[in-house]
Amino acid sequence: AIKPIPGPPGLPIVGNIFDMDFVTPLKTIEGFADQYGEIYKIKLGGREHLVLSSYELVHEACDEKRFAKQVAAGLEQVRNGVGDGLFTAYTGEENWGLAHRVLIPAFGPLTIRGMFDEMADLANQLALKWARLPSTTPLDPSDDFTRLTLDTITLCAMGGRFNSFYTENQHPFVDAMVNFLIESGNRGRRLPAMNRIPTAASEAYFKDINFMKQVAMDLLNDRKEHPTDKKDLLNAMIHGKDPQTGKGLTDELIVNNMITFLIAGHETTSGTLSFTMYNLLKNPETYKRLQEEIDRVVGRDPVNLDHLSKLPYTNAVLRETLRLSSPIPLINVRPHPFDNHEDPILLGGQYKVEPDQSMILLIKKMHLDPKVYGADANEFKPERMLDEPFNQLPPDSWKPFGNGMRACIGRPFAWQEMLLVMAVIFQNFDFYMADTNYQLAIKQNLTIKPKDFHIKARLRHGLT
Ligand code: MNH
Repeated sequence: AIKPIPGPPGLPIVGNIFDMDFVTPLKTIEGFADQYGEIYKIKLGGREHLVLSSYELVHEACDEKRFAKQVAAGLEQVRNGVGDGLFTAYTGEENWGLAHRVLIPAFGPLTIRGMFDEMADLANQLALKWARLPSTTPLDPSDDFTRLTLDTITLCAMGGRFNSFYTENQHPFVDAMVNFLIESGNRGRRLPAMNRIPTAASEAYFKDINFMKQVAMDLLNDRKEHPTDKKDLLNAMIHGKDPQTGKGLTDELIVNNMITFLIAGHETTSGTLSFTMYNLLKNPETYKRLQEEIDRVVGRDPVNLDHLSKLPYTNAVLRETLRLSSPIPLINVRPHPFDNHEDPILLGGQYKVEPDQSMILLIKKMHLDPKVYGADANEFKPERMLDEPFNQLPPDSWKPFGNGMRACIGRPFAWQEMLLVMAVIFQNFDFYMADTNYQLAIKQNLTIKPKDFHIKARLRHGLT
């Protein structure tokens, strides 16, 4: 029997827009999941979305034969800036396959290992900055991790230096990008007609887009004028040919993907590092165990690639952080657009889904499903993420990097960078909460990170 899907009653036409927390829409989305359960419907941006948050339903929706990525709402708006770049390409869009095939080797473990020295250069700049601050100064780890990850992706992927540690304010690219993402989110929740009205916000929005394109074009032109044989993403895009079609990437597609990497390649990693810091400081036993591991494996030596493969507990801490605080808390799918579907399309055998139904997979909430993670699912317990329990988890129960062929292409890059940074900073510093009463609050753009979170860093010995 078909069961009705519950959901908050909305207003005609505008739907549930006035239910939303404007600053942190995720709060509302999660709150309704608490209230209405594993599946509910909500109307935003002129269309209805189903929000799924139990392991069983999310697992079902991860079946790529039946469902596929949907570029909707905020992400659809992000296309105003990065078009058919990998992250925002539509299912089946030709340029996705082209760029994906050309870039897969460039994101492979071998190429990423070749980026280690540049990654270490920037991790050491971060350590140097913290070493020079008085240890009583509260510092905002999200700010400095953002400097770090933005500089790292720019240097490793395209040979550019934003030099964010040498300037008081962040590079103007960061402002343009943050505002672009916030406004993309706002536009995604509005009715399409409202977005066509010229406003100060939309003028600034398109100005930000042009600025980001200019930054990417400058890097591209610089590389073309000064070719190198560096094995990085930019060279892969300039010289790479698709093994399937023999085609190369146009400049426009390269720029779309450059901005995509600058955006996708730093906010998530920086958010994960900030949440990791928070989780460790809230759970002193885990903090101690992590630092002991790093001391035992790395000691006072400069961190090298070999060390990174010997840090199982640090791995588990990062995995557990990504479970509790996925910086991309939800992803969007729909019934596969190129398939003949069973009729009606049913979820869990009982919920009817339309052939063009927008479905939000609330990954962050699914990560708390007690059927998978038990009664202590809300607690930070890295032990459950050591290789053995981790490899035994049911399929699709840990999804911070998204699903199937549209999953994160930058995962090996992010993982190497995060392990390295953890090793460098815990080798050199002891950390403290600046405000021991701090209560976790979330700041949301395209991704989430801790809000108003401050720490103190005390050098343990001379900088290594
Ligand atoms: Mn990443 C896709 C999470 C680091 C580049 N990334 C995704 C998706 C998630 C995700 C989730 C799927 C989104 C969706 O279905 O709509 N990414 C992360 C996390 C980290 C991360 C949690 C760090 C931690 N990502 C990175 C880094 C890069 C990167 C670093 C680049 C160097 N990610 C991408 C790209 C895609 C993506 C590109 C789109 C892939 C595709 O659709 O082909």
